Amino acid sequence: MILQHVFHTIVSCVLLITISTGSKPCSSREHCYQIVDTNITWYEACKICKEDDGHLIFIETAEEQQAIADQMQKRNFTARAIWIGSANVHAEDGPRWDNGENFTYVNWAKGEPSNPPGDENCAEMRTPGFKWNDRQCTYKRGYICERTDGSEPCMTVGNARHCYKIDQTENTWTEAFDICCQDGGVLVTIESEAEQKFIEDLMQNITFTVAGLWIGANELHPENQRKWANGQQFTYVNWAQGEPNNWPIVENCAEILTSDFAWNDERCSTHRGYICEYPRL
Ligand SMILES: [Ca+2]
Ligand SMILES: [Ca+2]
Ligand SMILES: [Ca+2]
Ligand SMILES: [Ca+2]
Repeated sequence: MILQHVFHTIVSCVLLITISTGSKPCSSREHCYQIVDTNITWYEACKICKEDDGHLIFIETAEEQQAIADQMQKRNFTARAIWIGSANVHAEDGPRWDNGENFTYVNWAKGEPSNPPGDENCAEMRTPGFKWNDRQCTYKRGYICERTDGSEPCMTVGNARHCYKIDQTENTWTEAFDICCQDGGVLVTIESEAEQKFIEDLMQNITFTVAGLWIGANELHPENQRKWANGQQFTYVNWAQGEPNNWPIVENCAEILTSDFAWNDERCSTHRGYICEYPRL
């Protein structure tokens, strides 16, 4: 139970400009955040974010601060604070983010940054309240990774990286298939429980306006010929109860439902969002 809490990970993708109006999903050119409730040092958190092609979050505007506060408010955090992206709170020329930029926005708690023993060089955001504080970098905290500049959320399977983009723009299955191909990817193939779980984590923090997202399988019937559109056999399935039912009329294309992440066969001409998957080296 405790472990579940400690390692509870929130992956969320938000476009900052539209966060206030609601529901745009993450695409590859937006800001994506991973909020992790754990207890590690600033240095460890910094390393983990860099390994994931990101960095500890730079909170550069009131909108970004608010977006994070909103995401965190939805969760019961056990970590008392989370690391944000500065180990240079007391640089001579003022606090700097780790990309060298000076702070353009701050949200310090009252009396902070205090630096009482002279070694509170790292920046944290406290939970609750979401105010910032300077703290010794070896304290143990949760953390928030941020990715920008065209990087997508990725998972590693063996030696391969698989990156994903969720788009709620409504298209037929064939249109979605073409969009992913033209973008250098494929309509997602979900080949394992781990991959399903990773995608669920991505979907969990999106407010959906569509009932389902197309995944990369069509020609679902008859059953004995069923496979992914790229020719691979199914190695894992997560059909909803009673699905694929091919009813009330021919339902030859597969979607992942936004309600509970189970799969359903649906008419290919229906308009749905979609998930593209990109192989990365
Ligand atoms: Ca930022
Ligand atoms: Ca302090
Ligand atoms: Ca896959
Ligand atoms: Ca169905």
